[in-house]
Amino acid sequence: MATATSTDKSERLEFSAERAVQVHDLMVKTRVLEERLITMYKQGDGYFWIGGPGEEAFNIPLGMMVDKGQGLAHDYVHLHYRSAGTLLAMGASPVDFLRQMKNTATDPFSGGRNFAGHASIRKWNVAPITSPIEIQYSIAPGTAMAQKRHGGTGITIVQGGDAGTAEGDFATCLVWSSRKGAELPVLMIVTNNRFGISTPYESQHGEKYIADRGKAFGMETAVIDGNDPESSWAGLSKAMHYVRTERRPYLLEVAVSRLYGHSSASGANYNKEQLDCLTAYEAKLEQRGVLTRAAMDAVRERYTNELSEAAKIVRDEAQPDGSTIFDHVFASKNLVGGEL
Ligand SMILES: Cc1ncc(C[n+]2csc(CCOP(=O)(O)OP(=O)(O)O)c2C)c(N)n1
Ligand SMILES: [Mg+2]
Repeated sequence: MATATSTDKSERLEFSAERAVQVHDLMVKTRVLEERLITMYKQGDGYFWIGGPGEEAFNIPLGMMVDKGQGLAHDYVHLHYRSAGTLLAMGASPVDFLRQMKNTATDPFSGGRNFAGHASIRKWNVAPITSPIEIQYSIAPGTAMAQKRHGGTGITIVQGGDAGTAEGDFATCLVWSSRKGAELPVLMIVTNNRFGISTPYESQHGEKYIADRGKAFGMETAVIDGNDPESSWAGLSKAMHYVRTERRPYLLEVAVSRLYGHSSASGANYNKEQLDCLTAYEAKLEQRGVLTRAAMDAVRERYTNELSEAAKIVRDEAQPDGSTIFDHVFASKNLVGGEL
């Protein structure tokens, strides 16, 4: 059972009706996408599923708040395999996630060569998502260092799970982001679902909160409830404002749920014991009179139909030709402007 950590009351906020509808729409869109990907996997239209159902209430506010663009003036985004919600909120198309699941040549993230959920979007500074966990935390100080030299307000955002924080890469990020006089504009995010595959948090962590580890490095830290989009928004606003203006690191721990288990390797079945952020937010919106049950059902039906049609299109798209097997494996003239 995911335990949500409550934030300070003063940090609570209530969205305008317009923002609430927008956030809800993206939460439903993301959930329907993940459910479609699971269905594709179970139908044999993909060989593995991993994703982020249960993290929508945090990942969507994150995607909406990123300063999106290419180059050092904008944010760099180093995500992990549960981040579809962030990318949809940034404007990515759900069809492209279906393409990667089906490993078609049309997959814009990897040309049909990588796992589901492993996006890479150069025009928005979204670094390639990796299967080895946590290495994004070793890479993040590099983009942050370049941003600090460049000046401006662009920040580096890096996100991973709780179990991965045992890896040396997490320590690398703590150390390199916080060196005295050379602090870096890095927002370190740990989405804590209290599991590393099947290993419970309690059996692996001596520390009560992962965020507390940042304190030893002089970092600002917070623990927030990622099962509520308004708490997420408040916590992210504070953290992002600090990193953008102070040009120093911040460690944000976010309590989230894991609604379909770890991945297809653990069955990818809905877990009723976890708090479902979408159900909880819908109850809130209905009670506040922002959306009716019928209106919310209509949103879900629209996306379900859209994604079902999209899956039919993707089913007929070609897989990559064998001759492309080494494309993008080594740096080429396309990347460095000259033959190596
Ligand atoms: C370096 C490395 N070690 C082990 C694995 C196998 N592995 C994949 S996901 C995972 C658990 C990650 O748990 P956590 O960091 O809490 O993220 P979550 O999946 O819960 O979001 C492990 C051990 C891996 N992919 N890479
Ligand atoms: Mg975890």
